[in-house]
Amino acid sequence: MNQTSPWDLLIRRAHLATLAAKSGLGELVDGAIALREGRIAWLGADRDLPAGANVGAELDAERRWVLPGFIDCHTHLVYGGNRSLEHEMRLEGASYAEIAQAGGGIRSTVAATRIAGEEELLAASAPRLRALMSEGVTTVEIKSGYGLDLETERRMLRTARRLGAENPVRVVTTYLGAHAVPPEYAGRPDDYLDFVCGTVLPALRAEGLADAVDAFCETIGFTPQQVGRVLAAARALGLPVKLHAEQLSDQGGAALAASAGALSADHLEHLGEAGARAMAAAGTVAVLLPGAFYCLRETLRPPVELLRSCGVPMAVATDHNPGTSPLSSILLAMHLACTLFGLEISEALAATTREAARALGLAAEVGTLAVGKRADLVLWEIERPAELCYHLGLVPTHHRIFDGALSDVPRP
Ligand code: DI6
Ligand code: FE
Repeated sequence: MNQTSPWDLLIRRAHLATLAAKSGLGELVDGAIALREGRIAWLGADRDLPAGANVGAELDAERRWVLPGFIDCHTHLVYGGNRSLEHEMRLEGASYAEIAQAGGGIRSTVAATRIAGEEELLAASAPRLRALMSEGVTTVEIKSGYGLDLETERRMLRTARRLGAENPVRVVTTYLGAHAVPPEYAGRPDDYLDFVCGTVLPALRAEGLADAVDAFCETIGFTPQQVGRVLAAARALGLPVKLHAEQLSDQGGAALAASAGALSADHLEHLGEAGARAMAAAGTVAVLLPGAFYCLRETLRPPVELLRSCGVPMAVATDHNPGTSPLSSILLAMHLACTLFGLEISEALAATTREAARALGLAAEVGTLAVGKRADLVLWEIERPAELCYHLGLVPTHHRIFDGALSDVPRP
């Protein structure tokens, strides 16, 4: 056989769910998978292993299931403080919009984040990240948007980069300057966006701190016209874009995102047919966030049947944030996507692997088990892949492999 250098690790007697087929799980029972230099070098049926393969280490999976590492493609993981007080208010009947108008909501986290130093932000965020990693997450997107001034946005993104550098996980950063109007620009949203587009974006771009740009298109956020400016400024700097769209009302955000060539439009409870068609045509991924839907006790579900019939790819993420989704469990996000939104098991598993990779522009690198992809994978102590969308609170992880290397399953 033509094997130039040895495989670093060969995993044998494994059941693979490659997620590489267009539909279904791509199941390969009694398979094997070989890793070399952080990438998948070979996979197939165990009995088809090339004779005389040159192997460094071998791992007997004992018929456990191997899936791609999960990808949490929408989080606001780095912030100061928490908002348990608002949780209490909501339990007493206040709405998200009412809390925001009363000076709570995003702005209260902005105040807490502005006074937190980098080490403090790092220490507060690391347990949240470890909770995700302990459930097999190997890639996580982290947004800024709780600083709104240049220094704090920069500090949030630097913290996100450090989380990625100091832990066996891939971190993708997103600048979310157009998340809320900061107090120093109260009543002057367009002036604030001049600052976002003219000062902050170019600075963060030059410093290499933002991999993408996001905005909040909503009655309590920014208008489509305002968001359009931000997306255009980002595109002009060569940065990919995405959008919080149609969460609480139909603003036409999804169509706007699609027309800007966005990687994803996220939330989408109020998405209409025109938006779905525009997303399908542009290849914009629908990122569904059942944690926020659940915590806000929303009743209008995202139009999953419409997304399916239009052929819009669906991803699922935690939307981890202190206000509307204090959720640090990708397994629970999948469970909720099935029980609340009606996703099928195979859709939910693709939504946190293949389609989540696409939502981050990383489809060529991660998200499926395929030769050439990064060797981010997890061995699970389960009988069937559906178990990953079934348990509530039990985490049946067995081994976690990041970038080709076995890493301990972290404890939060
Ligand atoms: N949508 C969300 O789900 C988060 N941000 C946004 O634009 C919520 C942010 C928060 O309430 O702190
Ligand atoms: Fe969000």
